[in-house]
Amino acid sequence: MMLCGVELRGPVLNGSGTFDAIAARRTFGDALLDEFPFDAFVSKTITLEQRAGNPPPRLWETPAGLINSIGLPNKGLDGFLASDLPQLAELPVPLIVSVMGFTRDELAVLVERVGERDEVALLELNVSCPNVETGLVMGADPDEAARAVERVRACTQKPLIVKLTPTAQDPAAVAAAVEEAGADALSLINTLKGMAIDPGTGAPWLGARTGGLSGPAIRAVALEQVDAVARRTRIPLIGMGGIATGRDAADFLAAGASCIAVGTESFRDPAAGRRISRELQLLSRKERELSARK
Ligand code: RRO
Repeated sequence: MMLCGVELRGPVLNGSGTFDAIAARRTFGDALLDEFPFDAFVSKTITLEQRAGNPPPRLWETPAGLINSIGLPNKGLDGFLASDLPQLAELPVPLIVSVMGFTRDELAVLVERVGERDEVALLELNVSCPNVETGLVMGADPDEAARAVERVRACTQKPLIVKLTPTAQDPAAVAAAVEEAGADALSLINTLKGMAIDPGTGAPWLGARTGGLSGPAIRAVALEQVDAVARRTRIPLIGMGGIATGRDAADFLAAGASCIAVGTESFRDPAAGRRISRELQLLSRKERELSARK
């Protein structure tokens, strides 16, 4: 299949920041490359300057979900290009690099410098991080989001995916605005805002007080947003939010996604992407057989 002119062996991606391919390579060795769980790999979001991230604790498990407040720790653009990119370039699938800027100028620098690297097939603009205030500002408003995309559109020839926030008042309006501004694809959804109380103290559990909720708990919300965005736009959608089985993946494709991404499920089982691909293939074979018999 194709995504924005890039050949993919299948439709299963990872959600940005949910699978550390460099750590997995250290743990599993070259077996990771032989049995890579995804058909394209999306990096953790990077910023221009390096960041330490939010204070711990950073994770809380809920019934059918996970709340994270990681806070974008990363080596910054120079550190990423020097030490992460060469390792990610060894993965056997196309590479998508996720970037976030605190201003449009910052975003422009990131897009230009990442986009000029041959190892990078596509870029994802994360205008939806729930754990840093300005992450949500750009993505929550159709005009702000469109201005950001217009600005960076001129900075690279590579396809631009925009990661939408589910907490916009009208995510489909943001989607339509960024499509108009030159986005080549959309990915959705990022996490929903959530919080947890430390049962021992009654104080907020997470070091940053609040975080982003992911996992099966948000699947129905994600499916509705994919459906709403699909009906307002024509560019390819990468659907995600609690996908844990081939059946879940098929539901997102039925709602209008071209690709799907696995996130929280990979924390439980790092090979989940491969299993979901297999289950999806079996399901579509069964559906073809059924329709041939009709
Ligand atoms: O790093 C994070 O805390 C984070 C990011 Br950038 C994001 O986009 N979504 C999320 O749930 N966490």
